[in-house]
Amino acid sequence: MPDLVKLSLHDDIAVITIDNPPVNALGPGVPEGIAEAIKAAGANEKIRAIVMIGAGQTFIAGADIREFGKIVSGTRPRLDLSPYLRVIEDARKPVVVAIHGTALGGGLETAMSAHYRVIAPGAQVGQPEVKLGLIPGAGGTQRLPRLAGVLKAVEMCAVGESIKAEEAVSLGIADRLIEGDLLAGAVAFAREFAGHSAPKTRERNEKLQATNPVIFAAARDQARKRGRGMIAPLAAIDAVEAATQLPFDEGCAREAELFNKCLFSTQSKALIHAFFGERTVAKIPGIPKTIKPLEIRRAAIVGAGTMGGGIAMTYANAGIPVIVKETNKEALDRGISTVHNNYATSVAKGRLSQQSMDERLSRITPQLSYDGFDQADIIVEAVFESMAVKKQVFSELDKIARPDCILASNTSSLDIDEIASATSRPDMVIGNHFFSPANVMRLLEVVRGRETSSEVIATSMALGKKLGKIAVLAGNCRGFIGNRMVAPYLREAQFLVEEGASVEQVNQALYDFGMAMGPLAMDDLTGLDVSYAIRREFERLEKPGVRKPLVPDLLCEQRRFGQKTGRGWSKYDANRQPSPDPETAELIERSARQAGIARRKIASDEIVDRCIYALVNEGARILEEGIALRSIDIDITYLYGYGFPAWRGGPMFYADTVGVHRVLARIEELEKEHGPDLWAPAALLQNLVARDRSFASFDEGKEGS
Ligand code: T1G
Repeated sequence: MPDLVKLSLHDDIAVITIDNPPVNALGPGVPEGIAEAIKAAGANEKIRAIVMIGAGQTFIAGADIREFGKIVSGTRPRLDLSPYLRVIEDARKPVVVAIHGTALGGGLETAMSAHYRVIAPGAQVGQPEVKLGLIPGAGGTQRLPRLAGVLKAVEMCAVGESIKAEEAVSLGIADRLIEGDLLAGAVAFAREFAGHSAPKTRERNEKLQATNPVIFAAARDQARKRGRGMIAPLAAIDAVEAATQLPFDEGCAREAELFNKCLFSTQSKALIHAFFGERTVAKIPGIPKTIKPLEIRRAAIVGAGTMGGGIAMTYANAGIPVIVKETNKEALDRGISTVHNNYATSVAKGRLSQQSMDERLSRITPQLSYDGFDQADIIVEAVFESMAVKKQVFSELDKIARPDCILASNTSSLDIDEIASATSRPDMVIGNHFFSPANVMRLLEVVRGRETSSEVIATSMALGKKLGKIAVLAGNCRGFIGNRMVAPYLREAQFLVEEGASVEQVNQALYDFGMAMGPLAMDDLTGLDVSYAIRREFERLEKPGVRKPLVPDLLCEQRRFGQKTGRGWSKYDANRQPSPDPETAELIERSARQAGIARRKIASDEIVDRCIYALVNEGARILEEGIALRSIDIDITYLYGYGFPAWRGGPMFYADTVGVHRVLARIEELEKEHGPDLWAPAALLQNLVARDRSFASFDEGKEGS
């Protein structure tokens, strides 16, 4: 067992160093090591005070999240850090914690159990447990309000965002900002307070006095809006409230009760799945670690439309100069003014300084020619979703761009290999599918073609991280991972309104399930004309005689494209607020009648089953074909690109929580009702059920999982 906690002496000051790479998590052996070191320093008469610091990049980034699964499965005893924190708090000599990098979750709780905290500029502290479906479980909801006040403690525990060092000092969480050598500064600080009686955070009750209960009611309202469906934020508020109503130890007991309720919840499993998923998707089996990503210093974009403009902002925001080319001045001006307005809105909302806006705009060069494209390290094509147009553009770029320049297409569905065939360098061609609005949505679907080189794939994945995106690698097929699955999801939603459900009922059912918005509302947002164009591109591949939704094409023929034209499945006012559209309802009813479709009352359960299981079934096929590397890649795609609720873990994780055998049974029922062309179960799903396995166990068999 490596020495996870080291004790060294700096004359009369003991220094305890936590060394558990990569983030000094409080894994097995760390709390025990800290307690032992405190006791050893306490027993050494020469020692007058103690400093605790983290080795490497950060102080303690929390409890070891990998342990939670073992606790829930019963292979590890329940987590109880409070005895170790008591050893720190009750130490006979002052304990000073020195924070650099991060002090998160159990890391901040450890720091707050010490008598003093000093912090380096740029460090961050926080209680992010709610993002894992948990609450602080080691006294954080009891000690934080005693240091930072109740209002701030509620916000930090219920929202989970970290705060910067300067704010931590102004709030009283930290006692001093240490510029320069943190350890030297901490040792000097400890020497200053050596021999003084050390304040115990648990006894500092002054900031709990006269707490206005309205704080908690307001926080609960906000939590219900922001964390719709989540239990942890409400539990965190309950725990902080307990700090204002109960003595410290009883408050900690209440916290532990709420913590364990969250820990053993499916929501926490789902959010921990998502936490590790975000990191797993970056690991691409078969790409040797020796492959170094190419450097991307300059970029260029073809197309200044909604996507082109958003992609330009993404590059500029990441500090990469970018050229944006359009075919005519009117389109270019329209595109750049949208970019300008987006930045101005952020400045107006105080999310961006005017100076940053100016800097970012200065990195964007709008133009009507390919000048400078021969200097770019990557060129992203973001033109109209037509194969002919894209091939034309790629053949032009092939003649202009440097041989080592990556040619990326922002296509959301079209064949990357066919696009690459318009060039002499298919190994340098890749899909970089951004999601609208590209400067906001965090997902980047990286699509490998048959000949895309490992270097180009590695570069795109690394570039995704640099652009602040979650990059997921997908194979080349119609719609890749995300849009291929969304097609049957939308199909079912459109069938359900033909069969009798209202547009509002379908949207509400999936919204209540936790989706950011209903499927038809999403269709109206992305634009019915976009999916119309894609349907036309793939019409030739459609199997004749298979039932197809009747209404979307009719709406398009009446130029009802959704939000962008104020009418689609729903009507939209000037603020894009939806309302039922009686004309659409009438059109649906008439089309169904003409097609002889019986209309009936439909329960919300059926709506959810058909839409979500359509996702799962197609997801299983995508895994069979290797279009997605692991089921976690599908889940992360849906969490960050399609508004699937993180507390349900993603479509494949959700299927595992329901039980793949139950999912298969329901799909077989739907197959009987609607036929195999629409609902034949995926072979992988049948295979997992036959072998009593799950999508999670499917991933375990995969490298990099
Ligand atoms: N436990 C286990 N592994 C962790 C970990 C943790 N707390 N934090 C990070 N890792 C792994 C991560 O999976 C990755 O592994 C590697 O470290 C580098 O992470 C009792 C109940 C600290 C800001 O929620 O937010 O304390 O992929 O890629 O971008 O009340 O990691 O290399 O194999 O993210 O520099 C609360 C979680 C826990 C913080 C660094 N703490 N971590 O970001 O690196 S619950 C958190 C982070 C708790 C107590 C409760 C970030 C980071 P691999 P990385 P990074």
